[in-house]
Amino acid sequence: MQLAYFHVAADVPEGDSSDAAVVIDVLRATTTIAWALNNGAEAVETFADLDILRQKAAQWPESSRLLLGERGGKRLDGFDLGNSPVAVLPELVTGKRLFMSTTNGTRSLERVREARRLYTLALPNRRAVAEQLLRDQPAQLWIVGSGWEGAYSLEDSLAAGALADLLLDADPNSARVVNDELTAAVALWKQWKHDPEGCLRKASHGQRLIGLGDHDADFSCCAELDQLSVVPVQVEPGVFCAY
Ligand code: 3SL
Repeated sequence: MQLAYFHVAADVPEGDSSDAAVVIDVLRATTTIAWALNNGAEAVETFADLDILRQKAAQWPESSRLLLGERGGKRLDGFDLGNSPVAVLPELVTGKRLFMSTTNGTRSLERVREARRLYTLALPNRRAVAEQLLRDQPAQLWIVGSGWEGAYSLEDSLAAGALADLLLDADPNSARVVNDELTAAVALWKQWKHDPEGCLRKASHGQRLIGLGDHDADFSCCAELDQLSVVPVQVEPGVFCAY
């Protein structure tokens, strides 16, 4: 398994696709997706474009849909929920389809939706996704961060390093890092693995969330490692279900 990390979707090679891709948006889209599916959502359908989201959601029965999303960290007007992983409670999401759009995470997902297998990863389901990849054994794996409006993000690199570290440990004969971005991400993980929440809070997007108000529950939820067994997998373009 050849492992490459791209800090943001725009770094992914044009006109190419990979055997498997994993998209990461630790703060907070892929953490929210993992928790929503863990808590019983039927699926999370992701959109970069809000008009398309509204059109698609309107075709779904009102009683079994929720609109979820943010721009700049704030809940969108007219949406049921923002993008907090602690808000997707079982009593709200069970059996529902979540129509989701976020500033960066859903754009990254759109960029690699052609991958033969596409998963989302956050720190809480890192081991579950790694174990799935070890069963799949893709020849090539793209790990794709979401960043912030095209720029590098510390927290996505932390999780990319956490995933690679586990894959390299579990499968030393086959797993191989093929770009410097991932070597750096593994070093970042080794530096912060005893305090992932500290890393999330230090990150520029962590600072942005702190500036918007109290996000303590989000930070501890997003930093919790290997707590969930859910593996979000793309079942049709943009639609993620629990595997
Ligand atoms: O950028 C994104 O996709 C979001 O996850 C950002 S936020 O944490 O909800 O502000």
